Amino acid sequence: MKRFTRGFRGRGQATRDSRLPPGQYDVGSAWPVLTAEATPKLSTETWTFKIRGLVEQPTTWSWDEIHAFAQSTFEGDIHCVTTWSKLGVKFSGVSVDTLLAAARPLPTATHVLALGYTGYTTNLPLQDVTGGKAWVVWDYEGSPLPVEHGGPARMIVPHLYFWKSAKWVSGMELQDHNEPGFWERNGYHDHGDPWLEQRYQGD
Ligand SMILES: Nc1nc2c(c(=O)[nH]1)N[C@H]1C(S)=C(S)[C@@H](COP(=O)(O)O)O[C@H]1N2
Ligand SMILES: [Mo]
Repeated sequence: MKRFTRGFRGRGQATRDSRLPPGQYDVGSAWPVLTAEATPKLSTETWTFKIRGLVEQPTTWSWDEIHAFAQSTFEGDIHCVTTWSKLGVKFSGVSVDTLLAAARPLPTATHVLALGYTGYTTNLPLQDVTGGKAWVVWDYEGSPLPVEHGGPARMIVPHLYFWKSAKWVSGMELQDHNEPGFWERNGYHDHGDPWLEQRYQGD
């Protein structure tokens, strides 16, 4: 992996890590907490993940059941719309592809609404959570995901701005239309591609 020394300059221009999308800075080893609501206390004894809506097989998995799937790991970068990026992070859990293979989306399904235990929602086109692009994770760098970062489990959709990655995730609803989620109703972009700087509606 290529790394550049932070602050190294040549000919008056900062050398930018090519992993940083436009307008983003490297937050280094810090991991800021961005939470709009109170942090919930969830027990893995009662925790479930539910897929509902336009699927052949609506399904609810318990903590033990979701851990029985093949584990999948993401290693890469995350990008918050407030301009920090965190490079080279590692999360493990289950791929959303694996869960959708069990629930079997209907041909009419075009979007998903990620649902959280706190009422937080965020909308995504189905194609942004399939093809190895999205996970439900409970492990960060080999340890249980800290509660302030969405533990016991959150979604990660790291190719989009990080507000698309619901903390304390409770499930996904498959829909045949685009239904703006919490931040999207409050002015954030529907899609949120950091490489296109899709920060706010109209970007
Ligand atoms: N439930 C919930 N999920 C959320 C948020 C939130 O406020 N509540 N904030 C989003 C935003 S804006 C970001 S940048 C990331 C922050 O995750 P972190 O606090 O683990 O850095 O979570 C996203 N998911
Ligand atoms: Mo964010």
